[in-house]
Amino acid sequence: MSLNGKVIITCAVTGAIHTPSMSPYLPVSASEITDAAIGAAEAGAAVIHLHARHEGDGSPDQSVEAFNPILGVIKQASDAVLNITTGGAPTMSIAERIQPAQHYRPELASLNMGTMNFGLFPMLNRYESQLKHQWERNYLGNKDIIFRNTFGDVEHVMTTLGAGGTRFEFECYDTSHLYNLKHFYDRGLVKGPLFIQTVFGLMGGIGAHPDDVLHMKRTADRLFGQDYRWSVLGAGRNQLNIAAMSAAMGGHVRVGLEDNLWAGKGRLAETNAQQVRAARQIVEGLGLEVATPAEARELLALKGGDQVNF
Ligand code: KMH
Ligand code: ZN
Repeated sequence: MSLNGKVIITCAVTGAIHTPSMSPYLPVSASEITDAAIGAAEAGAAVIHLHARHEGDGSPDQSVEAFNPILGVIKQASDAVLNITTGGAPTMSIAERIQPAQHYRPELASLNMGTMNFGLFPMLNRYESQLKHQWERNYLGNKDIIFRNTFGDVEHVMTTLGAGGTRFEFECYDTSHLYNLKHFYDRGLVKGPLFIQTVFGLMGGIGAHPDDVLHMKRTADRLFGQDYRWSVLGAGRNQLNIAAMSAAMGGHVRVGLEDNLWAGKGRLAETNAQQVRAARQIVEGLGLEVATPAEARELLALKGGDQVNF
């Protein structure tokens, strides 16, 4: 089977950047998150990137228990690869962030490749008058967030989760993160094909200009040659144009309400599946095909959905 021209669509259905008052369509409860994930998979997402939230107020919840009602239900309904975040929320400790992936031993877990500023505060101006929960105000207003991912933290995640056969979605928000990854690759702590999620347009990381996208791709090409799968995530309104760039250049794409609440100018996305369908249209319009979960497993050299602890 040739996997040339197969594009993996990842859908990140809820995340920890957006808060519930920003959109009535942001999945928050376990059942909303599972429905969103199953819908995204039916629309063509081969990989579902998962966070959990507290049922009551929708704040990020990185407990093992919070993922319990989500993982099994999605797995029953879909063959999609389930990817558990180790980013959690940028305000959490690494010990807290690693818990669910350590417990459930998924095929994929996210791994953020460097410590950075994380600026959510520009969103406070836009949404301040409509925020329903005090936690949203505190979270969005915080100008002192350091998203900690030291070399020690990254090595800890790699060795702890790697021992259970989990592979990684390496989230790289700037060129230095690619160099950090190269360090671990050269030491043999991680093996190819690396799944590199280059992230564009988050405050604290690289911008979302086409030059930024090309620069990250060129740098990754130089560091990893053929031994990686390139995927992109454009934040907010940059989501689809950057997805189109990637697909046109042989890469993979990530969509979802985690990174973008919108379906167009002034139009909220009503489901995650809607964004997956938009990405799919781009892929197919370019004469490419959307990868099935089985094809994604082969492209990313994953251990298989029967090797997880859920
Ligand atoms: N929303 C992404 C830019 C993680 O889950 O590890 C950050 C993210 C982090 O996906
Ligand atoms: Zn995430």
